[in-house]
Amino acid sequence: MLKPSKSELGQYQSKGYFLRSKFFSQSEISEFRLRARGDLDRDLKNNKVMIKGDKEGNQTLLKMWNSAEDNFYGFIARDERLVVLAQEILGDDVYIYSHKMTMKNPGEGGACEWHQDFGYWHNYGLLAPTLLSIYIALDESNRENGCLQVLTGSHNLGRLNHIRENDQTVIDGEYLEEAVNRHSAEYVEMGEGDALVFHCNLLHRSDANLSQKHRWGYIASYNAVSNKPFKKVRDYGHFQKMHMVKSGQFMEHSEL
Ligand SMILES: O=C(O)CCC(=O)C(=O)O
Repeated sequence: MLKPSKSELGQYQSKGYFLRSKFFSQSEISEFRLRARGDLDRDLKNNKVMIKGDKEGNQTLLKMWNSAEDNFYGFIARDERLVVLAQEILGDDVYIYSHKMTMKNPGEGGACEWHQDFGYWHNYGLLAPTLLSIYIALDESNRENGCLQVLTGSHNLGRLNHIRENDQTVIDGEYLEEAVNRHSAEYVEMGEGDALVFHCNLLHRSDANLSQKHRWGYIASYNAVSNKPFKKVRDYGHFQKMHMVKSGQFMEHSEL
């Protein structure tokens, strides 16, 4: 099923997110994980991975791709299963705003404090919150290894003020306190290959990964073409015409 179901659309509208389990098959997610562990370990050694800290000094590794080319990772971002979901939900033609891997390694992956993605994307020349992200779990993700948490329905608050704190862009604490009073916080536990689709104004965070298990997630974010940025602030996010590829095309592509 490429299009979102009625129930998924309803959840997206009321809660700001929905979960689709087994979005990638077992063989796809096993291949994706195997490839990513090897490629990104090599990228880390070659200084092609960002290292982000949290207030306790735990580190998260972050790999970002600025475009989605004809290669393994580009084909994942352009896979019709992701693109059609984004198009149908946003009701517009879309392009890939960014795609990245957050790598929370055992006993070290840092916490990520409450924020809306549009909290900072807006500063990069975006007027409207017509973006969404699809988070695909490469590993089982649960409370123990610091899974994502969301404030249900908080996307309806619109964009809130964000500040820089400990190297992260986070929601202003006074507003967070009130948002937490009004919206319930949920842990989003996911199996490997599951996908979480969420609105760019949904408040979310994650704990540090203090467990002995990896918690890696791939996040592809899509913007409506009509909302392309009016200025260039970052190397990513600029409009590039996107050519969708068939489901699982990345499995046929072995080189980087
Ligand atoms: O993977 C995580 O723990 C959080 C990632 C996140 O919130 C983000 O990249 O905006």
